[in-house]
Amino acid sequence: MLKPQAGATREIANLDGIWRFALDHADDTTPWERALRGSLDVAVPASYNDQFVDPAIRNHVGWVWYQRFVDVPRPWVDGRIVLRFDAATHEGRVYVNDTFVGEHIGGYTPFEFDVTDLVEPGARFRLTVGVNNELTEHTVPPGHIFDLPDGRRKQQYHHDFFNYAGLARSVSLLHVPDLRVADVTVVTSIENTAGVVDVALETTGSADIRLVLRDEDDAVVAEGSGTTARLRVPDANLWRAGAAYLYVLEITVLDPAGGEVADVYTVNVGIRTVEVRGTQFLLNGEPFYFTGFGKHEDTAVRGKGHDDAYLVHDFQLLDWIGANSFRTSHYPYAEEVLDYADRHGIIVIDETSAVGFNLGVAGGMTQRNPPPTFSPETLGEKTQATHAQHLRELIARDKNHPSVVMWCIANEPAGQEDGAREYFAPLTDLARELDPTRPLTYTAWLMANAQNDQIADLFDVVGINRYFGWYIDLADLVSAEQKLRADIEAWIERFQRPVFMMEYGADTLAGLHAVDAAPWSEEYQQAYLDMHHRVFDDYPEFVGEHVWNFADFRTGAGLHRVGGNKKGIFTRDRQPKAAAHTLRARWSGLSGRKPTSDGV
Ligand code: BDP
Repeated sequence: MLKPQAGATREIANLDGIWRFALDHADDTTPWERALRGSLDVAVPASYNDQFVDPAIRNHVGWVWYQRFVDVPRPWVDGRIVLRFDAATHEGRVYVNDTFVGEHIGGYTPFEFDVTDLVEPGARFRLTVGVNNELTEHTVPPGHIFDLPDGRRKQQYHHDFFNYAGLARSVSLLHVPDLRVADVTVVTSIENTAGVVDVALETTGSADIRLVLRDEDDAVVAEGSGTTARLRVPDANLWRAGAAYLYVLEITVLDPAGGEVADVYTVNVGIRTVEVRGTQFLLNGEPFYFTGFGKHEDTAVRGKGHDDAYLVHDFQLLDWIGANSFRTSHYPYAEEVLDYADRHGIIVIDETSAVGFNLGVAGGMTQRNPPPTFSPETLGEKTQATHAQHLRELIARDKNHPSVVMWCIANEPAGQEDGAREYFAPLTDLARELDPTRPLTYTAWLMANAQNDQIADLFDVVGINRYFGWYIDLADLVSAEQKLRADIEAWIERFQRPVFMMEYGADTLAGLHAVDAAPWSEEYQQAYLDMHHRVFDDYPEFVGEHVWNFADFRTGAGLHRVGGNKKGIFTRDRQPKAAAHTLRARWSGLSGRKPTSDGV
């Protein structure tokens, strides 16, 4: 789905700001038909939970309602008027005045509705949006809702980050021409010193197409025409990690009857290639070593709300610490994040919202015989269909971002359980069909190892999440190191693919120091990382290290969580713990090269 764009033929009316807000009430079954009851207001974009002080709102399970009036600009008489939601977490229902317009399932991808026939230029309409945060056996991520005897409903989910919900990304009203670009796919390759840009377009009707590719100095470097075209850029500037170079593809849609311009849409193009060959990950044909983090969209008060200032600041910190990449754990991030990564040469592993696919670990200590994760009653065909739809929407949204080099299909599924292969094989097939250019990965949890794993060969890169020295062998880094080495060696031996540490980390309370480097102290986090790095550097098949996590983040209540997950290298307000300096010393100046045990 194309990102909204304002320009000669397209306009955007941004609908962010303060909206009316109400929880769903059993005695008001049609809240969209009138002004919402009560006196609550809410900010958009932001998760609603932490904006309020009332725990009944913060922990509400079910629908909430957002409402505002929208003035349709008077000049918008021709063309189409489209309501666009960058996301509604996890399900959205949209009403224009009294009319139901449509719904969308999945909390982290955009959706839009053509409302031309429902609204009037120069007039205002009442826009009401229902947003549901329920996670069930059939949603992705999954969860379970308990109906308690006293009438309350309790949401359980199988991941630790807090189930923030609401309209956490922008809402807008778009004005687009009737005849326009509906979709574009750009694939790049390199031939000697030339860049090759393959363009495939869809338009809303038959049209003549003019394509112009410009460099960063605005000079035209290639031109073409038609809905499929190959543009060649002699002596191309490649898009590289840490040195982004973006060309701009301008697509002009011409009315075939009169030849006048109907639509203009531009796409940033980074010329680069990605390939897994043997045990190497190649970027532009050269081995690339990933340094960075698993992140979260998570800040105080805003929750998962997109915030441009945090975006800029987080990328500043990535640069400061020498990180060249991050994973959008555990869901697709706001599109602004990917645009920024494109511009600043930060590599992205783009993940679906499939997290918590592991009912064994979810059962925790209280559940002796956890149910099988993959079965018709638990995560079955219905979940798989939802997962496939999320994957389609993710790839449709992000396929043109040069920063995105790999799709991560799921985080820590029960890959060792029966049924995992039947569940994942159709999804990896689908991802390869939708995007034959990018490698695939997933992350294996601690109990899925090279001996019992049933799915790793479906993927190109073996992603592992390991907590030796934390959940296993706490405070015993010697035993932890032995287990880590054995684990990595077994993956390499069995799969002969690149191995990537997608998560390793230790909870650390900023300001807690211990001369004996006891767990939770800043010293322990440093020693834990040093041990891991010593190990990583011994294996040439090892292609990346992503520390868990970039910053401390909010979680649901949990015995292992003191005020949230504290594995951040930065605190939640982005101040460095001591380990930030450890990483900075290791990563600075690497520029994608792998450190080795005898020095870089
Ligand atoms: C891993 C999960 C991640 C958690 C982390 C932890 O992938 O989402 O936050 O463990 O326990 O299992 O800190």
